[in-house]
Formats: sequence, C-alpha cells, structure tokens
Amino acid sequence: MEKKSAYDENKIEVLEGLEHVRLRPGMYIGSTDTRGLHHLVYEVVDNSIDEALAGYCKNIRVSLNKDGSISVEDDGRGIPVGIQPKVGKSALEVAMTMLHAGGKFGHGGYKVSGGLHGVGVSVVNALSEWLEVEVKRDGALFFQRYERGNPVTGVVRKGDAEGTGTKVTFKPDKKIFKDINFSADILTQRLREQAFLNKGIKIELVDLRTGKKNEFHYEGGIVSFVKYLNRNKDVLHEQPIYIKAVREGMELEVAIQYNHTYVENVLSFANNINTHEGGTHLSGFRTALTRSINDYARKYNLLKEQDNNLSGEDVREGLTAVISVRLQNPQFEGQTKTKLGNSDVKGIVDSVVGEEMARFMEENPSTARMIVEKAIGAARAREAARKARELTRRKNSLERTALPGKLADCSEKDPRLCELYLVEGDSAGGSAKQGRDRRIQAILPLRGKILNVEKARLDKILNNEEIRAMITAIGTGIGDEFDIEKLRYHKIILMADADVDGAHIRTLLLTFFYRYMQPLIEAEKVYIAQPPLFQVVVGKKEYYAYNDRELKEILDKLGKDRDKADVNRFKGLGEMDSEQLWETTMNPAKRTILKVSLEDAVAADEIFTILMGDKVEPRKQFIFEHAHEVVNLDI
Ligand code: 0RA
Repeated sequence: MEKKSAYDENKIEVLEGLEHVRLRPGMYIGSTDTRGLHHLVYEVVDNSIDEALAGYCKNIRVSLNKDGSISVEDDGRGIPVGIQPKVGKSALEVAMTMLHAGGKFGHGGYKVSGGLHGVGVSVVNALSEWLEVEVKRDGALFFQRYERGNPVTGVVRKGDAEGTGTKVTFKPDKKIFKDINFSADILTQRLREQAFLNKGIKIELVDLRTGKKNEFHYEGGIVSFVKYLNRNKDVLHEQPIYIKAVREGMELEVAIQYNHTYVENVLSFANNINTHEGGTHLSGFRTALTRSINDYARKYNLLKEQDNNLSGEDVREGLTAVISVRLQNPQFEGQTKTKLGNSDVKGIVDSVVGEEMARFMEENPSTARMIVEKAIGAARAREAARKARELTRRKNSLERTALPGKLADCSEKDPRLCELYLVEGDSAGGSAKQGRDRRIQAILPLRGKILNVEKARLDKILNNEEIRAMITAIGTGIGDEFDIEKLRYHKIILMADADVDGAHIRTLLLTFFYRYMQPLIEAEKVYIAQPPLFQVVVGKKEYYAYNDRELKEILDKLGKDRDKADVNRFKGLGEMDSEQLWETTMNPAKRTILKVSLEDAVAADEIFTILMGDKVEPRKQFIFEHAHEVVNLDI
C-alpha cells in the first residue's frame, strides 16, 4: 500500500481547517452580520499595518470595487512567494490557506494574539466567494486565485513589475454573510482611527461605487486624534498634553485635552485594538490623573485643608484622552475580549502618567489652574446632585411607590422576561398601553423632547422629570452607581416615529444611555423598535412595509390587484391604533427590533455633539452634508 505523503496529509489538514471556519465563522470573526463582514477588511488591513510598523511600508489603499469586492493594497515587501521546503508549497499559498499560519507572517514585534484580530488572512479567504492576491517582488508580479479558500490556480508569474507590495482582493461569500454590502462610513471610521494610532502611515479609502475618496494621514498621531475628537468643542487649552515612554518593553502614549463640556471621552487601545472594556492601562491612567491633580491642587492651596479630595469623576469632567499601549503578550479579557488584563501595565502607566502630569502642571501653571478649577466645579455639582437625589429618594418613599406614575408596568416579575418600551408622546403611549402584552411589556411614555445631556451637568439632568422617570423605571441607577443586577427589564426598547423628530428623540435617548448607562448598551439590552412606514390595503387584506424596497415588493406581488391597492404612509406612531401597533411593531413573534451597539451609540453621541454643542460651524457643515437625507431638521 502506498504511504500518504506529507503533502497529502497537509492538504487534508488545510481542508479541515478551512471547512471549520466556514462551519463556525462566528468563532473566528465574532459574527456573520455587518460587524463580522467588516472584520474581514480589518484583518487584511492589519497585516499591511504590521508591515508598516515593521518599517517597510508607508501607503495602504483600500478600494471598494463596483462588483462588490474590496481590495487592500500596500507598498511593503510583498508576501514571500518562494517554496517552503516543509510543505512543498509557496509561502504565499501557505499564508492564504493555512489556519493560524497567516496570522503571524513570521513577524516578531507586536502582532496580536487574542481577540478577533490576528486570526489570519486564511480566514478571510475561507469566507470569500473568491479571493485574488497579487504580489510584487523580485522584479515580477505574482498572482494566485482561490474560491471559498481553495486555490484554483497555482502561484503564477504574470510578468515583470517594478517595486514591491501586496494586493489582496476578495468578495465575501453571500452563503456566509447575511449582507455583503460594505459600508464606506464604517470603514472610514476604522481606517481613520488606525491612521491616528499609527502616525505617518497614509491610508486611502476609494469608493469606486460612488467615486468618493478619502485620505487619512496624521503626522501628529494620537495628538491629532484628541484634537479631532474635540473638534466641535471649545477647549480649555489649545495644545494637548502628550506623554510618551518606553518601560519594560512596553510602549506607552497618552494625549489629553480638556474641553468645556461636562462629559468624559477617554479611548484606550492596546496594540491598536480598541479596548472598549478598558483594563489595566485605563485604570493606571485614571489613578494617576486623580492623584496628580489632587496633589497639585493641595500644593498650591486651590483645595483648602477642610475640602475633600477631588474624585475621579470630578477630574474627568470635560476630559478627552487617548491612551495607547503596545506590548509583547497582550491578554484580552472580558465579555467582548476588549479588556486589557496584563497586571504589570497598571503600575507602569500609573507611574509614567503621574510623573508627566506633575511636570506638565508645573511647567504650565495657567492650564493647570483651569483644569483644577474645572474639577472643583464638578465636585460642587456632584455634591448638589447628591442632595437632589436624596430629596427625590425621600419624596419617593413618602409617596410609598418608587415607580413613576406614568409607567404602565408589566405583571411578570422576572426581569429576564420583561421589556420596557420608551414611547415618544402620550398618544402613542396610550396605544402602546392598550395594545401591549401586559404580562411582559411595560410602557413608559416620554413627553416631547428630553433634556439635552450635552449641555447639562448631572444635577440638572436629575431634575428632569422624564429622565428621572426613566432611571427609576429601569432600576439600575446611573454613572458610578450603575448596577446591572438591579435592571428591571432585560430589553429596553426605544419606540419613536420613523421621521426626523423621531430620529432626534432616538439620538437624544441613545446619547443619554451612552453617557450615563453605558454598561446597559455593552450588555446589549437596548433596542430600537421598527414601526412600518407604509400600509397597503387591498379589499380586506392589509400589508405593512418597513421600507421603500418592501413596499415595491408588495406592490409587485399584487400584480393586477395593484390598481385596487390603497397605500398609506404612516407619519407617526400615533396614526396606528393599538391593534395595528401590536401587530406591526410590538408583537414579539412578528416584530423586528434592532439591537443597539456601542458604535451606534458613539455615532449618536457624535451627531448629538454636532447638533447640540456650542460650536455653530460644524452644525452648519453637518446640515449641509446631510441636507439630502432630511426634509426638515428642526434644531
Ligand atoms: C513576512 C515576510 C515578508 C513580508 C511579509 C510577511 C508581508 C506580509 C503582508 C501581508 C500584507 N502585506 C504584507 N506585506 C509583507 C518579507 C520578508 C522579506 O522580504 O525578507
């Protein structure tokens, strides 16, 4: 009998590996929704960024092609194409087809091991209908094509070429992904972030579907990043505080700039990965910031002996900062694997930031004084808020019931089964109360516009009736006191009109959740209801369409009955009676609800800052850029 060659065995392993990726894509890229789809791009771009960090590449271009494929091209050394003696195949083919082989590319340095990144380009290959790679090196252009991960050509020498580089073009497999449409907005956000984090690299995004082009290139790195984050805000000091150090093999960079708002916006990264859940680098930073500002305030008598220390929350009011660390073996923990766990990092960040903040404040006394005064203002507001809260607590206990009067609660007591609908307007609120499943669905109507949290401090926010009702109904408390164990409903569903006003209210609510109940969004408890836009009536039959495409589908299906159809456009929830609202929007067996992600909330917050913040220019710009999307924007 013939013995199987090493090549054959290797081939079987490869097939099993890639089969598994196609069988369980979620294990490799997190999910097969929009987020997972875009992860494919990040994976390929990360490899080019690694080549740049190794010092061999300066330019990366991402192109959204008209046929739905996407190309990532760099001017690095080019993936090696020579035969690898061990497997008898080209290194290129090995990288593209072998699980775990591609991820590291033999680069030392800071390649990431945990989380969703660094799974390797072979995963992208396995999940693509087709993928083509072109490599320029040694004076020639090499090419190979794969379909669903399997090579369908050898590594072909296509001719002579100048320079070096790698270009990967792929079309995601519609058998795997629900939707294979790339979003230029999502990519823009991510590529811009990567350009900020890796100063000097030029990243271009070309959308050949629309002809739009964007270029991200920041010599200022994370200093440019915080300026960008604060671009629509009035700042306390023009030049961000910048800290950079290398300690015990770890690289640390911090940029800090205070603004005149009351909110904190601190982003942390480890090896270019956004650590949404924070971790040791963030806690080291926070400890050092609180300590150094208190020390300075004491030293210069800005805090008197009888005064309490400033709290962490106080010193972070109006703070925008970016913390970026790079280390050899990052440990990613937490629900979404975005929390840095390396314990030695905390002490290092704490001591570097402590020293550097102290030095900055000694050298820039007027900025230092402004920062301290801002924190003292925050402390006073916090004290006032505490008193206001105590008052409401006492008031509530006098009224015996802690729950707001407008809340129509559900009868079920197990929060995991309960839903809270936050409904815009009293009339829609009334229909919702009538139409609901009162066992598991609670309704809280919110009247008119809720408070603009961007312009108000916590004390004022807590004095707002709509917001207080919402907080009590939800049960968790807010800010530092937030406790998810006390959550009274495991789905909080925002239900507003499908028009501009509704969008505005949704944005307000999302901003509130983002600022004061962020863990609720992280725990994926916040949803957006999807009311229909159209009703089509034909005789006794009713159909509902949730967008223009569905309306067209319904009308097309009606065929010759189409002439008898009555199409009504719903202007608001209030136009539906309780039964319609239940059937179209609230019935758990039929409805669609959208889960809010942290990214949605960040985007809402950003739109909100632009629309409601102090600066007029960005507002004009935003309205101008989005003028085609809205009919009337009342702000
Ligand atoms: C390992 C070795 C060499 C290049 C690369 C990896 C490489 C990988 C990717 C992935 C995307 N773009 C890339 N560019 C380069 C080259 C080693 C050598 O030439 O000596």
